[in-house]
Amino acid sequence: MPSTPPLAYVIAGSEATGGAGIQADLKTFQQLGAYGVGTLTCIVSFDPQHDWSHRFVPVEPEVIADQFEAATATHDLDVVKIGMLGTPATIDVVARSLASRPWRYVVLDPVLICKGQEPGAALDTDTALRAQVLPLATVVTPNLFEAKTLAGMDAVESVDDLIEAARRIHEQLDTSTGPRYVAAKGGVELPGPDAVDVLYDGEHVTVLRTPKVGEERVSGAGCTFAAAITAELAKGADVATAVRTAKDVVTQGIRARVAAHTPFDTVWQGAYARQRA
Ligand code: PXL
Repeated sequence: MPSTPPLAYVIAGSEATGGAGIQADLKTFQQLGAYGVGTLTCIVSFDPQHDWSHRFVPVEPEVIADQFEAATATHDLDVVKIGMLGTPATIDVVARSLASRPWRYVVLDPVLICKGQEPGAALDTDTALRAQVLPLATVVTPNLFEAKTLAGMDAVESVDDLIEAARRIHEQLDTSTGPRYVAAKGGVELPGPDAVDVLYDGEHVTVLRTPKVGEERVSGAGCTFAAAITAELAKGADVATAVRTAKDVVTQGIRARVAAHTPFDTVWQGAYARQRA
């Protein structure tokens, strides 16, 4: 008998070490019991000879459109996560593809730069993302830097600042067709003993806190967070519940992080189910 598992779709980049990007997304989906479908936007290969800098290759826009057509013709997809897009041309084709059909949820991880990239390189991508993808999103998951950038703030240094950033980003979302949510992540860079996330639904602010696990950034945490929200929404959770579960998945994944030859560790998505089993 064929089965009908919850379907979770992701449009994102490959990060060749397996720590972040679509590799982290699909592992997260699987771990949470959702059937993953993926469309590749770019290929990032860290360069071990040059301080693990990012070698970035975009996928041709036509090939992104082909993948989208194959995925959506095969499955009735209604929950999608958007990860790294990388160029204005990619943003354009993804925005047009997304707008061509209805979605129950569009979870946007507004990846402006990945760890180690120069902030300046992201400016045109930032503008295109803001203009074309942000209005299509139902849930947006900026980290501290992305929250500051998208909110147009000079600094985000406290929980109150993070809440203000979430409000300003929410104002840029299209609330005409239903509620929209900003889940802003403080991470290790927000001062204080806790890893603080702020969920704002246009009315209420919810502050989620867990004690920080060390002071180092762990690769794949942001991808895993948004992917876990996506999987939980695909399974039928509401946004607030999905965000709480996602924080739990990431916290456990960071505690059980994978040591690697890179200067940073990576999230172990397997920790979540292992602990619950
Ligand atoms: O962690 C952000 C991220 C997302 N997607 C891809 C990446 C990175 C960071 O390296 O390479 C493909």
